[in-house]
Amino acid sequence: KTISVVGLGYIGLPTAAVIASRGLQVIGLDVSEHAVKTINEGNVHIVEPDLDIVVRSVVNSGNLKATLTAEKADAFMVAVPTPFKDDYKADLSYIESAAKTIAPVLEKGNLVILESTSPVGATEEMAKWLAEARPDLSFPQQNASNPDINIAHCPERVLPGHVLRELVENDRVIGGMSPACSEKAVALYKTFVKGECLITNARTAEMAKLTENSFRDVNIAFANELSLICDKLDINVWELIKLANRHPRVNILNPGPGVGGHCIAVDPWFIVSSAPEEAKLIKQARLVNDAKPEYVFNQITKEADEFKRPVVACFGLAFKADIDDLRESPALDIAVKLAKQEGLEVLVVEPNIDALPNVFEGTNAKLVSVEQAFEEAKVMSILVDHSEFKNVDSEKWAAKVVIDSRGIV
Ligand code: SAJ
Repeated sequence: KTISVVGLGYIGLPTAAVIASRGLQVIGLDVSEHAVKTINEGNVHIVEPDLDIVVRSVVNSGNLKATLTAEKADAFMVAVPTPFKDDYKADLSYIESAAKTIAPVLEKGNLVILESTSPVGATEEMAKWLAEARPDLSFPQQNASNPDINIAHCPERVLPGHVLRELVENDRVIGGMSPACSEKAVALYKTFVKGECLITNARTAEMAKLTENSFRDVNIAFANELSLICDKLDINVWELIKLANRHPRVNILNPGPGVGGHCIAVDPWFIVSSAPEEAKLIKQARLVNDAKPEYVFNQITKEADEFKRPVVACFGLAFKADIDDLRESPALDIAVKLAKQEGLEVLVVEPNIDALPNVFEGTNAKLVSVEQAFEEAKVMSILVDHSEFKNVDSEKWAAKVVIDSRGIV
């Protein structure tokens, strides 16, 4: 069997590599020449623990190859981005262009799976694009019991940093456009998933994924709101949460500088834009979390104002610990805003990148090591709980002014 994985990013590449490691033939399709070239050389263009080892081995064994043009396969797994647009509605243009790219090579009996996190109705939309491009084939919306092409939504649910383990161990929600589609999709996932494959319809699968991330967002918002309340009432929020969590039915998450990444800060909006009247709490949680970076920024500038020529070190740019992913990162937003502030000198410590991203252009911000930051900076703002920062001696922090948005000190 040949599997084509469309989109070789943070989800597509690990998925392609894991399936290839099970002995299946995998063709990875991407629009980025750089990604395709890097992968075919046996290397990776993203940071994820152990991914380089698996990719190298399956490229060497010939089970994985990357291409820029669509090729025939038995199954297609679409793992492309679904960001939101200015009006908080989902931008399905990557799915649309993936559908148009694979449509010409589709053959009777193929299975097409949408893995990208999507608003309710997106799988039906993708099926419509495929059907428009291939009037010679039948699709589940026209022939549910025995279509030429089977379609399902199987949302990815892996946690960055633990992708290779979670891809195999997590249970999967499999939402076929018909029971027959679900069955075919389960057969594919069974080749590499040890978790259970739970069958539902496509719309419920879409909503399940959005629900999981909204659940987490609402719970982080609760922690972030507590952190503001505690600052006002002069209470240590970390101690408070530790104590409250000793109750057998309480499990509060961690406050932070805001919620980043391309999932939790995005997906709840897909629910809000589908049901704006009803999704009140989900929307409020988004607003609470989105307001947190500004709050932390103000805490830092307030401390910096105490110095004549303040040098501020920002510890971390990534959206969370021990990854290199800067997308939708509150830490990045805070650091850039500080760098653009008059009269501040900003040092950035981010062990997972080699150079500051373009957004710092025109500022004097410098990428430095942990040691340099401790030599030169007076105000230390901890924005990400990277392991490197947790390993710093507590006496070293104690000698500085520290704004610890992650509670590591
Ligand atoms: N965060 C906090 N406090 C916490 C937990 C997280 O501030 O207690 C912040 C993180 O620092 C980060 C953001 O929230 O900025 C999101 O991080 P995360 O680790 O909660 O989640 P992601 O975005 O890396 O991955 C999530 C996961 N979803 C759930 O846990 C419900 C993952 O399983 C999904 O596959 C992924 O979204 C996705 O792709 O949708």
